[in-house]
Amino acid sequence: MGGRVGALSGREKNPGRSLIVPANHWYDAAGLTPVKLIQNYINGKFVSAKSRFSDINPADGSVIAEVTEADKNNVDDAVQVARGALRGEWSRFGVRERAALLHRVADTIEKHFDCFVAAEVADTGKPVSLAAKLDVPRAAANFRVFADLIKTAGIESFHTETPDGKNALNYALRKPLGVVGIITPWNLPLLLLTWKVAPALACGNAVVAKPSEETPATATLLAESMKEAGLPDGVYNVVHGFGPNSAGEFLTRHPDVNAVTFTGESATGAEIMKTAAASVKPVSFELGGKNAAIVFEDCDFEETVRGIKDAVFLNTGQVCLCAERVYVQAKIFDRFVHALKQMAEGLRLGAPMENATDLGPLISSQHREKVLSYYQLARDEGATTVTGGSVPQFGNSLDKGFYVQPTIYTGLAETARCVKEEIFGPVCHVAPFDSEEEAVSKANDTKYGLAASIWTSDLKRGHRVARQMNVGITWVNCWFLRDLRTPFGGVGFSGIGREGGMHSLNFYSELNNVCIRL
Ligand code: NAD
Ligand code: 6OD
Repeated sequence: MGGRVGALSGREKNPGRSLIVPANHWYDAAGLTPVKLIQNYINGKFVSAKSRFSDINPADGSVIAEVTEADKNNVDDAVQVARGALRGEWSRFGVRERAALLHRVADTIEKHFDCFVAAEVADTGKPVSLAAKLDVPRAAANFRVFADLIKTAGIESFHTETPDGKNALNYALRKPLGVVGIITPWNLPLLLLTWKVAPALACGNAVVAKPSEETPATATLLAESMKEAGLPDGVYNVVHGFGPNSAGEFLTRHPDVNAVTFTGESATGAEIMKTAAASVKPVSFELGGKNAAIVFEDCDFEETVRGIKDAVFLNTGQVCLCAERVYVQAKIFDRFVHALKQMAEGLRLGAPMENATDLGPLISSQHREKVLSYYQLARDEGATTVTGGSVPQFGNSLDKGFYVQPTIYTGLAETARCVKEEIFGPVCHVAPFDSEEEAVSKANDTKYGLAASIWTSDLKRGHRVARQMNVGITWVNCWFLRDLRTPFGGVGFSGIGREGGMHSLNFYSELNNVCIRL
């Protein structure tokens, strides 16, 4: 997703429309303040650019902000100041100072909590309750976890005895990679950005971040937190824009960027890999998924239905970990489908800033077209619509937003495109299975391999099935329950590498082994 093509995705829809006021504090804690100009952030300053695009509120299609699109020179400036920052004051920050600084960044996020929530809600249309419970607290937690971890991260060391009688001490030094290019998507903008920025800074790197063109606000707001926390200028930079032939490509192609960390679609990851290959940059990729949930007849039924409801519909299904394929043991299939239908129909779609809202809109008109085309395709492929399948009507301004109904299908063949392709909306296909073996085989029959969830009260079965899942993350009797020290990533089309805990620190640092003859 993303890019220039979609209706309301950006500048084409609003040529010349000026909503610009010279301010970088665009939201006040009381709610949304009408907008503003979101600028690039380079060397501790907000920097404008000639080209602009619009930041759209997905709940009603209104324009929230104008955003300055970084051109090649802006991206080059950002990379060069980041390089310079690596040689300046930042290079003299020891581990303890870096850790203290990351805690101060977390403090400022918490201090401006309501601003971050309001900005995230406006950009994404997600319910305020979700942004306040998940996105913004996780952003602060990302900084705190990596601040603490870098202080305690040990180094590898070996006392070496060679066969010919030499002795040596080997130890590994942890050094920054240099300038890290960070490219992030729109679904959990601040959470996913800080998941990369925090360990990158903990390891002493300087970063240039390119947030999604759909959700530029919180990355820019974070710049203010960095400043307030005392991060030296040039260490955290933000460039706005699109992917191909725009800031995303300029950044990944830049010869002075030492590594690229990316979260987004698998196809975009493939493009970035090609671009980054020219200068042999290390890449870390968190990509798409077509995740399975396996529900056994011995599960705690009520708890499982609630868990699957979250796994399918949280954030309007726009979480890479969402379950779009639910396999339910035949004996409880009908009862389960009925219960999940009732859950789906009980979800309150509504205005994002209302506390009672469970589901907001999809991110854009373009993305809604994609999701609705899958709803149509499911019907064409012979699915039975259990619930949803269409667009809700509100009778107010939300009708201009990008809402779709939460949707459940049954009856598709395992080969159907709707069972194979990532839709990234509030939708799942529920299919019955008889044996554990059959469930495992169906769950693993995908080119993706991000996450799976297993629902059973037989813990032995839980362990046994988890071991057979061809994914990076398996949850048993839960979903999206996170410990930030654990390895996070996917296999196959779902990614390259692992982030989380020491895995992040290892990606964001160069290890330099020192061998001393004793
Ligand atoms: P996307 O790939 O369209 O865009 C992600 C980012 O990449 C955006 O900032 C975009 O501008 C940039 N980009 C696009 N083309 C580029 C190019 N050629 N060069 C450089 N940058 C480029 O993804 P999206 O639509 O924003 O997000 C949804 C996708 O992200 C889904 O597939 C979802 O599964 C995936 N995702 C995965 C994870 C994970 O942890 N595995 C997390 C969140 C989202
Ligand atoms: O929880 C995380 O650390 C993480 N990377 C979540 C990704 C969610 C995808 O949308």
